[in-house]
Amino acid sequence: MTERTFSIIKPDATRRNITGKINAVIEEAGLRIVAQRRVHLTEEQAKTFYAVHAERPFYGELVGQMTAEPVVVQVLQGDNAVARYREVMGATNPEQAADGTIRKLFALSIGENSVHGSDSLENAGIEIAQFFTDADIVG
Ligand code: RTP
Ligand code: MG
Repeated sequence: MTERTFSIIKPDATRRNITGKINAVIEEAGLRIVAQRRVHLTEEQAKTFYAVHAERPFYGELVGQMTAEPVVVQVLQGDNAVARYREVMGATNPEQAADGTIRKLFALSIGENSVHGSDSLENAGIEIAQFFTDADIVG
């Protein structure tokens, strides 16, 4: 089934000027970038986005990293896009990520792991709506 998922190219990647390399992996995997925008997240936006992790020990560090540099927010479309993108991203910890995945190729650490992708279709809808209106998404 054709789905849409939400992606963030994180500050560790924008800082290294490798957003194009990451987009190439996304496109080679058959996902289409149907909306894309560069944004410097405020602390409030990052805290809201990762509110589910508010009680975790790494929350403060995560919010700090996500607001350190601009990010690229994206909507990706394709067959089973939510699960497909999680596959293409690889494991959260790059040491455990499979060969050819974005995190294996580019992540620096478990925290600075280059990309975010929605973990369910429901969350994809919620996350997309935080950054894009329907008019922004051209499928
Ligand atoms: P994401 O939400 O960013 O797509 O990543 P994920 O589902 O693979 O991982 P999740 O468990 O949701 O964690 C969110 C982000 O928090 C950072 N993290 N740091 N230092 C740590 O132990 C740790 N654990 C997680 C990562 O940036 C992770 O992507
Ligand atoms: Mg997650």
